Amino acid sequence: MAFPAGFVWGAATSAFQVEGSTTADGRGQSIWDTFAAERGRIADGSTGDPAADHYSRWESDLDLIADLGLPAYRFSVAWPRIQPTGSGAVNQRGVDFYRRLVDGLLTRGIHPAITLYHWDLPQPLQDDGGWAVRATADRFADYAAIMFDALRDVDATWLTINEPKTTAYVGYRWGAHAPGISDVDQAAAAVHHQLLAHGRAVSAFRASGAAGGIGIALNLLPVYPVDLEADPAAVRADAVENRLFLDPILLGRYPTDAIGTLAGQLPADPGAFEDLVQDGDLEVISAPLDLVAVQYYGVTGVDDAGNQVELYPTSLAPWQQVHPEGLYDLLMDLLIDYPDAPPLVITENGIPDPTADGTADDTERLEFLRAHLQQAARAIGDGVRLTGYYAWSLLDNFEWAEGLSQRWGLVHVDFETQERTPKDSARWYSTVVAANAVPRS
Ligand code: GBH
Repeated sequence: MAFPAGFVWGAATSAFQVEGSTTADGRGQSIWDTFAAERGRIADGSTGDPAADHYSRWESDLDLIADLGLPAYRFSVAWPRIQPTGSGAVNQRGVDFYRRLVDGLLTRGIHPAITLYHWDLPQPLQDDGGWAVRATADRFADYAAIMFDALRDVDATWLTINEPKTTAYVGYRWGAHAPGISDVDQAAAAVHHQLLAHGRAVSAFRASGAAGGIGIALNLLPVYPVDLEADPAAVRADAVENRLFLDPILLGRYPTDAIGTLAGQLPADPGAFEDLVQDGDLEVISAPLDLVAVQYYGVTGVDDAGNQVELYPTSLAPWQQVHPEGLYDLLMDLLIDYPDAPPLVITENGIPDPTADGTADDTERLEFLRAHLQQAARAIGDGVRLTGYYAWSLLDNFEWAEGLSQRWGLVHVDFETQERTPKDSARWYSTVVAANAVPRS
């Protein structure tokens, strides 16, 4: 199944998950440093240091990407390296690291996709309220402007915020991610303030005149009702999981049914968002984008009481119900519900190794990727404007609350020696990329 000419193929990482060197060159502390240092937060007690030691090994990692023949690489910038306290003066050594990284990519002919925020908020901003307070959106826009200016000559794909849903629900409602808060009102505030931050950063991007394009990375979750009675609950779950983020960005309005209910991610009061939104916010949030980045891992079933139901077998990650056709359904739904949306790029898709130790035989990942790419090709054939795909992840890395106990890499990392070994999936993916086509079977 052939992909269109110019389709962008890559693999992705994020700063906190791979870099390590958390105190090097003036980097400030992030909320994930704080969180990982607390007993019981991370499954195996690991922290963000050394992770995959990418801060030291960036050059050989770029060689690895080139050896695999990947035309694009998605990484994130650690805000605390750029502004150690989250505001004010620039830490030039931090900027220099990403300048070297980007130049290293360009030298190798690799397209950079740069995420500005992949969850590592500077701790001092959290001390002032984090995403629960509006001022953090202003801080983010300032930081974004610094990066646009530093890399203004680079034809990059910029992504403002990675998965605002995960930060709001897992970070502020369930407390399983940093900052470890369980407060339904703060979760709602974190949704709005991240979307506002996104919109402000887009404005800063346009004002900067930087080359390239900009979008946001949303993790979307197709919701299937388990039976007819479950239809209304599934519609509400879709509001909480998907439309709460897509509608303000692409339609300039919040859905009215993304409320409490269900698993209780959000306040039960339908007016919760009205109190947060100020005049002009939705115009800022819905500023035109060059792309929408979709991160797809699987689906969920919902019963009539709004409970999540397992419809498909999960991977080693209990939240991941694997269903490749769900990607097709999702892309087609986006085409129908948001006909004026900009082109889509899949910026994450992947699966952990079935066991924690990790071997070179990752047939399951290879088959996962193949099945999902087949569905992506099918959606393109049916009219979806999908212009790129990034596998998650290039490297085994620090998998948030799971620490080093879930391996998501196409490339194995020995966390004792830091040796990199491409898995079967990496070799297979290289052939797909070279052919610009995925085998039918
Ligand atoms: C992505 O999130 C992240 O962007 C990436 O950094 C990460 O490494 C990758 O996926 C693999 O997980 O603890 O039961 O509340 C994917 C969406 C949302 C999935 C939060 C895990 C936590 C489930 N993630 N969710 S739970």
